[in-house]
Amino acid sequence: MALSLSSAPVSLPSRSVVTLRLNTKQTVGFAKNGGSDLFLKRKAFIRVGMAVALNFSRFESVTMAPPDPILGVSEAFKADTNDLKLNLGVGAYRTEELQPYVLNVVKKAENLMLEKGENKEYLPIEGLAAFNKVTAELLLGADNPVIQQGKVATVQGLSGTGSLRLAAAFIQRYFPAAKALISSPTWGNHKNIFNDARVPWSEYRYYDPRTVGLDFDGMIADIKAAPDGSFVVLHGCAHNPTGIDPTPEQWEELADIIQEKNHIPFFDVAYQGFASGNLDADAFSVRMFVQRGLEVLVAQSYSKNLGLYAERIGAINVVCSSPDVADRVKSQLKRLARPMYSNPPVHGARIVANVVGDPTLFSEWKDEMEEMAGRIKNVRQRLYDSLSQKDKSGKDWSFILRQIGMFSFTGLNKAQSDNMTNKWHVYMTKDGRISLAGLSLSKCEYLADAIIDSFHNVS
Ligand code: PLA
Repeated sequence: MALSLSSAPVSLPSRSVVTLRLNTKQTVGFAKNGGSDLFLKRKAFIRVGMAVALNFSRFESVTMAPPDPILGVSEAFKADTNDLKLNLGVGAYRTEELQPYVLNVVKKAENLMLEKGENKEYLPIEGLAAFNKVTAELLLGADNPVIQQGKVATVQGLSGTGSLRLAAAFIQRYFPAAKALISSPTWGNHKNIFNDARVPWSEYRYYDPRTVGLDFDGMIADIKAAPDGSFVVLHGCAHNPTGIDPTPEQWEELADIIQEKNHIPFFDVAYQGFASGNLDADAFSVRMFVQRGLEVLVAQSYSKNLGLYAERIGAINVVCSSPDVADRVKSQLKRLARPMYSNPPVHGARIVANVVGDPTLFSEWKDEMEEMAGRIKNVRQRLYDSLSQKDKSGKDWSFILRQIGMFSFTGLNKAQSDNMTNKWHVYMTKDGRISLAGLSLSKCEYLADAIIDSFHNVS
């Protein structure tokens, strides 16, 4: 049915809603009103509400989101035209020439894939079987009894973030009353992930600015005080942003408390191999909890250790008390994944399966990882040396050497971090974190000057 207006044109303000009173002589007809059909009878009078589309957006009420505190730093860096600029924001490995790095083992794995002429069919919802097998083995050790007994539910995820998000959706569905406990501070996206999944969270003490070290007593006290059965989010190794990990003895004590409180440990393992350069050593915390017979959740990422940032490859592993429970948990993870993203991408999964599953490539990977971890250790040392030599105030910068992994938590506050960027063109997160993976030996002196100026001249 065609509707027409016969009156003279009228001018309307842009946000107008016009109500028309129509007299129709159609015997039977219908008009669309919102989503439902409106049937018109003979001589029926109807009211039709209609929005007039004059510069009016239905999205008018959408406000501008703030830039992401980490990935937004890269956008700001790109826009800076100064030659001195340095991007120490996102944790992405660069070469000494500050160029992105594609690992040789990744190139070899990709060549193999080309030679085999792999297809692009959908993966199953849980991901590539060969990937899921090797990823659980890499995390837990291939001879771990929980793997042999089929107690691990592994689902390929959209890297670390997607795996954490899937697990958060699982928590929300099956433990709607439970809380997540996250460290203060933590990787900024943890809060977003739990917020969006509608999982309530609270923080436990972690970092002590006075000692620039771990507030272990505070951590224990807060985990003890939390409601029984909470999900304790723990960084498996190389805590982001502080670079401070519990000692093996402290990990044992944490496991005691978590067990006592009936909490569920939820590990985020985004840096396996990057903390110490050794894959097994970096899995110590997770393996120790599993060995105690605890049920744990572990999100894994291959962004950093295999340099597969953009391939979005990782996994969520749920170690369960029986194979039967593991099967059911896996079925529910798949059920959650299907309406979210259906099934995961195949390319990164094949790379990981080829590298970790092949003894020659696996050993080459370990060498390359040691090299990357070694380069970061070298710039860490050089930065400490430069700061110690240049800073005449007597400040002790040795905390930089005690921190591990990709980052250094400098202790610079927001105003000081702003000075680093605005005056020195050093891009970093506002919590004072710098990514040493984006630093070269030759830039250490410049960075030391920037830090000393910001620390002493900006309050
Ligand atoms: N967990 C932690 C603790 C992380 O630091 C990161 C990445 C992830 C998970 C997720 O990484 P993925 O999804 O790429 O696997 N953190 C980075 C990048 C390196 C980021 O913020 O996304 C960082 O600069 O902190």
